[in-house]
Amino acid sequence: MTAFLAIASIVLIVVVLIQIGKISELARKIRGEEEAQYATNRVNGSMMLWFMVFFLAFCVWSAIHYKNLMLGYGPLESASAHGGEIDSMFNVTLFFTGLVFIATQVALFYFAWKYRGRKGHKADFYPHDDRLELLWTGVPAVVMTFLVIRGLIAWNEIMVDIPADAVPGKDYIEVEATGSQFLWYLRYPGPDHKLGARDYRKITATNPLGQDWTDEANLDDFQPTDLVLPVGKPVRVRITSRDVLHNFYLPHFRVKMDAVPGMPTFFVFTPTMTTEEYRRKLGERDEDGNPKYPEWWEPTDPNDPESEPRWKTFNFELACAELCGKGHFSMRKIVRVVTEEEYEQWLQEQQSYYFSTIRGTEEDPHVDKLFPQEIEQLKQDLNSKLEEALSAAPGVQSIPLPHINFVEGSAQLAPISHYELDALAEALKKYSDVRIEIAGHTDDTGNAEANQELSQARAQAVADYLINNKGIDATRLVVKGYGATQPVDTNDTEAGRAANRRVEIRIMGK
Ligand SMILES: [Cu+2]
Repeated sequence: MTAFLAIASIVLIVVVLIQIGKISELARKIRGEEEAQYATNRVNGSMMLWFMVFFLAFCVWSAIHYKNLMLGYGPLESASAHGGEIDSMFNVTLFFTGLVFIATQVALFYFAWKYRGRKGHKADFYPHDDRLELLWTGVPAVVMTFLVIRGLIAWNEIMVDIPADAVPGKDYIEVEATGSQFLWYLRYPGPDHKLGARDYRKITATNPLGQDWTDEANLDDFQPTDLVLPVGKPVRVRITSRDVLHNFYLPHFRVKMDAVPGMPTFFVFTPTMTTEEYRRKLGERDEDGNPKYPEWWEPTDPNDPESEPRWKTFNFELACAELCGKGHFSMRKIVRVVTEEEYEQWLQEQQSYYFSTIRGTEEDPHVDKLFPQEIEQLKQDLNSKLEEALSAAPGVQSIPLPHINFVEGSAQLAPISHYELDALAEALKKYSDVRIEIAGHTDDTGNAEANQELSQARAQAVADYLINNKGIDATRLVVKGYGATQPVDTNDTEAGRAANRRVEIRIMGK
């Protein structure tokens, strides 16, 4: 309703203005065309001058008013080693373009006033002047040359890559940023300091970067939500894109580089201030104890005067600086610069993408093997369950052996089984007086007799391995097949049936 009223009033105002125009036109006809035209020129000419004064004053006022919110002028100084040079180049460029800006604006409006049509004045014919041509070609050429040469020198200094003999993780860290409609995927190399191989043909819903899981270097790579960097250490960002052009932009570090599909780019920079230090700078007070930058003391949430001042909640950010589509704005990420110790701590907390998301799924090419940390985990689980069972009151104590698998429909042990069998043998050697029953189970597909036989044969295969390969005394082992008589899960789903096809051990006593 308000919008409608506003539009209606604007339309009415326009109609009134048009009517006034028509009336003054008629009046002019009555008074005499020429006189009226000169009067209009005078009014327009002086309005040009007034506009010039207000417009230039507004430019100066806004520059001063918003200084503390603009990069490089208030407290938003560069937080990277190379950023000062870029800021200084910006200032020099701004100085020259500012001079030209003011001169052309003044000339434009002043001339519009000075050369307005007046009675008895005629326009000069002034076709050409060599000296003038020379001046306005020569001066900009010299200034431009100076700006470009300085820019080239700065580019060559800033864009050098990490030296070939630098040690990743120690001398620098490497991070990868992949632009995508509409988010950044960040990837860190993990403890091996190597980013694994990628292939766009391997991209799936669960493998957004197309990481090649057969490349060992990929297995410890992790994909955090925030960009976390240690202060004072060079960072090499490998920048790429999955779809369209994006641009990796860290405004507070004066880092900006295109992300181009199929053409990796990079940027090396060194953060010089932690987020915490930068926040304290924004929240500085002057000698009298008043906030130095009042803008940064305003509440973070404008609707809640009680919320924290903005300097306390400030964060560096990563943005996309290439208009890449309708969700472009959402490509914002938080950048945290922390101390070396905090960074190490954070690294410890990160989970490898492979182990948290890919391991054990259809896309996992390593289903036939266990990794050292998994073997360690398996041993710990088995030992703690055994200890628990041994210290518990007498009775049937079952310990599942989830990593023992068989070739489908047969009693042949799958290659992956040996990890758990070896761990079991080790435990049996440790608790040398314990006797166990090896119990085989199946799901309910097939007939009961065949299932019983299969479960018996599978339990026997486990016993044979322990006796023949590991030297466990046969008298300590009892082998039993239960077929489908003791399901632990439903037989209606594949996951349930898989759980029912199991081998477990039961403590028989000491
Ligand atoms: Cu983008």
